Amino acid sequence: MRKALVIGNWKMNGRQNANEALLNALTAGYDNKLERVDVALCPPSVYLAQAQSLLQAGSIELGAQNVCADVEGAFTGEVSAGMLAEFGCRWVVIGHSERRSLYGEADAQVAEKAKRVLDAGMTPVVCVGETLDERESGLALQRVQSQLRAVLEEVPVEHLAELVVAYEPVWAIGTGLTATPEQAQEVHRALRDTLAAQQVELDEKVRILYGGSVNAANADALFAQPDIDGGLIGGASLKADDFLAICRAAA
Ligand code: G2H
Repeated sequence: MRKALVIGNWKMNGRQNANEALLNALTAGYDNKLERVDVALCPPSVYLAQAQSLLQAGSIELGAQNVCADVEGAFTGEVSAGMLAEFGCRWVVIGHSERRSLYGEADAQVAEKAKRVLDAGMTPVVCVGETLDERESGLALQRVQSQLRAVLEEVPVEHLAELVVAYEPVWAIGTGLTATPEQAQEVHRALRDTLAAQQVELDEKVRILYGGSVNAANADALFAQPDIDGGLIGGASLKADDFLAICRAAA
């Protein structure tokens, strides 16, 4: 049985005062029912220390939105996996479509990042997703399966079961459009087939999250699908009530 997982991706949002209010509201609203779900937040890296200190007494975990593919050295502006681990991160989102489309991240780089994250003792959350063009051309499954395979082929076999996958259709990100539960389920099933082809029973072990305009109103139906194990939540993770409602829907 895979434990549900909900991760809030704040993207490039936040200020210290607003973060404090949001983190305090989330901590106050966290209840026993949520122990059935792993809940994590990924603030911008400059706010990790603030979030670490405000979340330290509670059960909400910390993650990061990105990581450098190199270990250390002359990489101006980058943040290493070792640094993220030092600030209490357990999860690291890699290969988000905004990183792929705006910053030119390719599959090979995403695979390198996955290895750095695992080496530092954290869990990579590998994002995959097709564009609207790819979906309309009937290439959605092929696209996400090849993005996933690029990581699976590089990660040491003993670490494969630790991976988390996030399916985020590019056309549904921040647009208000959401894949229907059936559309999402079809892709999640195909991703499990790719996992199973890589290693026996890997499909049963790896959690696959759905992301893309998830909100308090549509979370129940998405999480009711058999192959959806939780969500990667952007906009709705900036409002405590909405994010907690989504976490409860996963419980
Ligand atoms: C997809 C998602 C979180 P949103 O990017 O990663 O964002 O929920 O705002 O579509």
